[in-house]
Amino acid sequence: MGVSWGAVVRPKHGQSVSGDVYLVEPFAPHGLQVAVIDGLGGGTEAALASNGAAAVIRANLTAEPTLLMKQAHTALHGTRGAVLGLLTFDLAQRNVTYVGVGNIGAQVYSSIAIKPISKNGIIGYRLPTLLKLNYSYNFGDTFVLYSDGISSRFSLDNQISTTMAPQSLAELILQQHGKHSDDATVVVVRITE
Ligand SMILES: [Mn+2]
Repeated sequence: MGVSWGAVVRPKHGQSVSGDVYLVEPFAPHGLQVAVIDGLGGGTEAALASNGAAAVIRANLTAEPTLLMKQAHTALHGTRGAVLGLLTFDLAQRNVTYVGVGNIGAQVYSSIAIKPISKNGIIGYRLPTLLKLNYSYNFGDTFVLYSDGISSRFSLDNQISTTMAPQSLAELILQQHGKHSDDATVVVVRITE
C-alpha cells in the first residue's frame, strides 16, 4: 500500500527564488508527511521562513501534527512568517489528518466527502486555535495541496482528470490555474495499492 505523487513550484514572474516550498516525506513504519508552505512576502526572506518551517517538519516527522505546527510557530519567530498546510497519512490505517494555518488550499477527489479547511493565521506571528481534521480514505483517492499562487477556482474545474498521473496533473493545474503574480505550488498525492 502506498502513494504516487508529483509536485511543481513556480516562482513569481521575475523572481528566481520561490517563497513557497513543499515537502513529501515518508516516515516509519507507515507514515507520510505532505506539506505546502508559503513564506510571506517573496524572494529570499520568504524562502527563509518557509524553509525554516520545512526543516522543523523534517526534523520531527513522527511528531503529532498540531505539535509540529506549534514547533514551527516557535521556530519562525523573527522571520516574515509563513502559512502552512500539512497532510499526515497513516498508510496502514488508511487514515489522514489535515492541519492548515493561513491561505493554503486542499482539494480531495474521493468517493467520500473530504473537505480539508485551513484556519486563518500566520505561523511565526499568530497561531490560531488549531483544527485537526481526520479522514478515512480509499484506494485511488487523490489529494491536492496548493498555495495561493493557484486560483482556488481550480477546485471547480470539471475537466480535472483524477486518473492522470500525479506529476502531469500537478503541471496541468499550474498551467491552467497558476497566477504569475505570486509563487505557485501544487502537490498531488494519489493513494495506490
Ligand atoms: Mn502566495
